[in-house]
Amino acid sequence: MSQTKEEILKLLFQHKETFISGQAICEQLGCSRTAVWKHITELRKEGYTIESVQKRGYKLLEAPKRLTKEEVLANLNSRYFGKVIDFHEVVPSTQKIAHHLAEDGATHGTLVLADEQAGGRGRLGRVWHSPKGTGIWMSLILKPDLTINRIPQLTLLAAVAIVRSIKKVSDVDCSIKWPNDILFEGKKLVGILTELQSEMENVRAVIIGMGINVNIEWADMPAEIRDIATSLKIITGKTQSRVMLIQTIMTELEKLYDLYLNEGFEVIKPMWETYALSIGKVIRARTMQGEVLQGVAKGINNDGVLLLEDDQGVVHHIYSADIEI
Ligand code: BT5
Repeated sequence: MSQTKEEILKLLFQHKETFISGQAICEQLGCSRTAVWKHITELRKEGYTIESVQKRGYKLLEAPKRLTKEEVLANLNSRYFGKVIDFHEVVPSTQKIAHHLAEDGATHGTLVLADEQAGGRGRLGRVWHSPKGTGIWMSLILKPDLTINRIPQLTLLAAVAIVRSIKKVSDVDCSIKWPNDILFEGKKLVGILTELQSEMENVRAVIIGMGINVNIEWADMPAEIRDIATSLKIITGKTQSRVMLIQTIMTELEKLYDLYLNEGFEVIKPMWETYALSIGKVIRARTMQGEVLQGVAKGINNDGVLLLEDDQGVVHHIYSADIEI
């Protein structure tokens, strides 16, 4: 889409309830009336219903149901998270694209967003099902001035931001299963994948991948996840706004990230603990090296590492694992 057409669409979304005059559009974008008319005609052909009334201007009545970056950008209240969006209808994986963009100098807060992923992935190369039009599949690029050992904290911080955003937008209370799952009644609603680009001890970029099942129906889920996964639509019985959820996550995440940079993980930890599922319970942790440990989850330490006490009273530090509760 041309830059001017994108900007016109953004203005129409921002004035969704009211008219915006052709003159105001021309002045804001520095283009001619004819150019505005040409782009409005094209947008109508693409499925946007735009009313035009003489002397009042244009009003967006209905947009096609698909996800667009213009709609996300139109009412995004963050300062830098998601302010640059690289949108794709279909990609193998937003993580992959985000890694390339980060190497090519993408700015801090750039968001890669897709309507469908053909090769979405979880940890250890596992499959992440990302069917078309039903979820939020996105990767946020951060360029933090942090040491490598602090990066796992960002997964926990992102989980808190997502849980809070889901509560705000859909009024659903969900819980966090350390380190990267968000669950509702034991079923997985969100998966987070934090990856790193580094040189020796220096972090060059962090990519936070977020997969959120928003409007997928139970019957449309692949058989292998039907018993373990859920979606906001299944939980609430209603179609939920992906746009509003993305916008809210960007602002919540940015707010928590700023707080984290100013005051450290100590302020995020108690927030995380209020949503955490497994603390105080007997769990089984299967580490990424294949070791299985069983014991009571005592909590997380200030690095975000899980502390597990076995029946001999030995406390193990778990850096990365799958948890069974
Ligand atoms: C995760 O891995 O949970 C991280 C998922 C991250 C996905 C996002 S989407 C945007 C970005 N681009 C990507 O390519 N990835 C990120 P893990 O803890 O390893 O869990 C993977 C397991 O979750 C699979 O083995 C399945 O059992 C299950 N699973 C797969 N798809 C699912 C879905 N849509 N909903 C719920 N569970 C799913």
